[in-house]
Amino acid sequence: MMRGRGLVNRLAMLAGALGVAALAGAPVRAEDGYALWLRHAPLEGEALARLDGFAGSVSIDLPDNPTAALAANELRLGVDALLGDGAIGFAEPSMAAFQFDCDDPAIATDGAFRVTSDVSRMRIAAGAPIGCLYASHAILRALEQGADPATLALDEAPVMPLRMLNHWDNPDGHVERGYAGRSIFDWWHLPERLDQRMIDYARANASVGINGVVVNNVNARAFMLEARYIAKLKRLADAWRPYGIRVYLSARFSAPRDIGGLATADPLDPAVAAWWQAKADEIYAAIPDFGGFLVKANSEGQPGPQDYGRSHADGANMLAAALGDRGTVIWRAFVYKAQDSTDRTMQAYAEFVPLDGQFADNVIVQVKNGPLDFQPREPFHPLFGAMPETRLMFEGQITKEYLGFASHLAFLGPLWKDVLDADTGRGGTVAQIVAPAGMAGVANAGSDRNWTGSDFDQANWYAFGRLAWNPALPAEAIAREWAAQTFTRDPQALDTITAMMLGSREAVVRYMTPLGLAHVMDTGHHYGPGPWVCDLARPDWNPCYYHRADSEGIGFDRTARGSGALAQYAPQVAARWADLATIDPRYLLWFHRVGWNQAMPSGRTLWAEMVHEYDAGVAAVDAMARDWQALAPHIDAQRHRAVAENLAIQQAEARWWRDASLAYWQSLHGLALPAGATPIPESLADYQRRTFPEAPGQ
Ligand code: GCV
Repeated sequence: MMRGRGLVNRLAMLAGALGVAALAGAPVRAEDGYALWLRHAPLEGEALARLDGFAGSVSIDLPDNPTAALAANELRLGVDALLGDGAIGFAEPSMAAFQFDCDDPAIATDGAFRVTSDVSRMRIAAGAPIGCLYASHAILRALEQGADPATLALDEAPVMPLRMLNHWDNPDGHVERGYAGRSIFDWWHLPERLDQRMIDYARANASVGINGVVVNNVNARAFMLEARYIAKLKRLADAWRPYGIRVYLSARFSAPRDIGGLATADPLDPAVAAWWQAKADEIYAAIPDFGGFLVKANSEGQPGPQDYGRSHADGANMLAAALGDRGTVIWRAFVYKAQDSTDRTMQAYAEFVPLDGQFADNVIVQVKNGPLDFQPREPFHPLFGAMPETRLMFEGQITKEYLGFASHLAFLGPLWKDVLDADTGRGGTVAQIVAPAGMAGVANAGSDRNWTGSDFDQANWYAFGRLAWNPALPAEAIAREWAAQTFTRDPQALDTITAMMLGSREAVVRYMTPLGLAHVMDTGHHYGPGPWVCDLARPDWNPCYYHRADSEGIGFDRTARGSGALAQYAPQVAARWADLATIDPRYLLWFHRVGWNQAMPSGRTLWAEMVHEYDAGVAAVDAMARDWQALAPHIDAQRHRAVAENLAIQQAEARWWRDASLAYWQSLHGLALPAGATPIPESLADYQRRTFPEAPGQ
């Protein structure tokens, strides 16, 4: 067949100028995971024949805008790879089979796009070049799943304006809660040296619609605001701009004192405001599209406006004034205090609700998905819906601090969907509440060759982007499309992988924190079980604070009889959870204290029900390991082995969680295991003796 050749050289020059020389659809080293979901493995059968027929005389316009050029390049290389050869080139517009119009006035400029096709032509229209880039990825995603190019029609727009990753990366390369090696940011060698990984990272983000990256830890170092770091950040911003990604910085609130020579960081002090104004001007002179600041203030030892008797709104608004209409202040609501003896899960609501309506227009308050801290399961955060005059953003954790690090398979799509779909009872679902602002995810990418420490954790990065683009997407569809692009298109194998993914988070909940338990991980690193920990100086850092177990029962009473946290939810939501007869058992011990012998709806006692849950979690991991073994013919050997090894770790650690937790609960109440239950192989003391000071991510 004849394929158009044409202007390949023009493309090569442009690609070289953009630093995209290594952006070929085929990975540099096949099947080591580096290519993520962008492998574009050759199609087969009917799908191949259809695309081959359509692209048989192909040519693509080469637009002259850098982002539009990337869009065309991405599509050309992707289609090429899907066809299994390298024949598609660029041609004059009149010959185009894929025709880009990246400046269609009928389409919004926020990344929206429309794709229409007939037997000889696919028209890709967008209101701005970034829409064309998103469209190219969407087309490839559809083709990868067997769509017919001659009838392909897409009409998409992002639901949320900000779709961001938050890196908890420190400038020395250590990643807080990172389980995939060192930081991907080579600050030491920037700005002179820009790692190719920075380009590949931007490309991966753009492929799922991510449009903002906070490059440094919220536990921030002030020196990252110095001129030398602004120069480094500028190099990144310039490299990422064509991919539609704006850079943001975590700002340390005390910076005027730390690096500015001032005696105070009081937000109401004019000298402090002037310092931030000058700093913002300096950043914008280098990076005209700088996104803004992310701030963790007065939380876990970080400085903030309360150090000067000022409120979160005072602090945020001062920074917002410095940015003006050039950028956004994203102010985190993750606050709780050692001195505050109220239920930790209530403190953010108590501090922030009174400030509703006081934040400047360019301030967004970023709220974790749940009121505690990224647990395997939490109810949605009561702040969602409770601040109608404030833009609220959703914060999820892609890196799995509390879900077994990188070695445990836990697909987080269902976790985020549980929260996004939850009806707050106050003006809509969580997804609707955050839609005017967006979603932030704590990134899980690191220097590991496969980016995320395990192949399956790539799915969480992918799912986060897809949900921020469209929170209505079902978790199952996301899992399936990711797996088809990442592993195999064999329908039965895809069924198996999708089922593994969809059940995986629930398995983790069951063997770690069944029935609404939370924060029973070991201290500091949060690796492995530590429900017995009860001697830390701050009560709310102790697992025993959260489970409240003793000889009689277990669970945190958050009803009106207990901490009263339920009252922070809309009455109809609170009523559902307050009643032991109607509460979803998955939240039982989050909201209620229950006797060990109390009967559950299943007919089992609570104790027997817990044993049943732990066992079900262990069994689910065993099933995943078996299913994965059977997939060997469909998966390349290197990644198959890597996943199998992780599953073996997870099998052992799920048992460890089950046995150590049961041993501890049993030490409190002295009840025997239900008949037939697997005995606990070691003593509680043996489990308690295990220490892991070297666990990663601390
Ligand atoms: C960046 C949890 C984590 C901390 C993290 C904090 C936060 O407490 O364990 O590592 O700090 O959340 O979200 O600020």
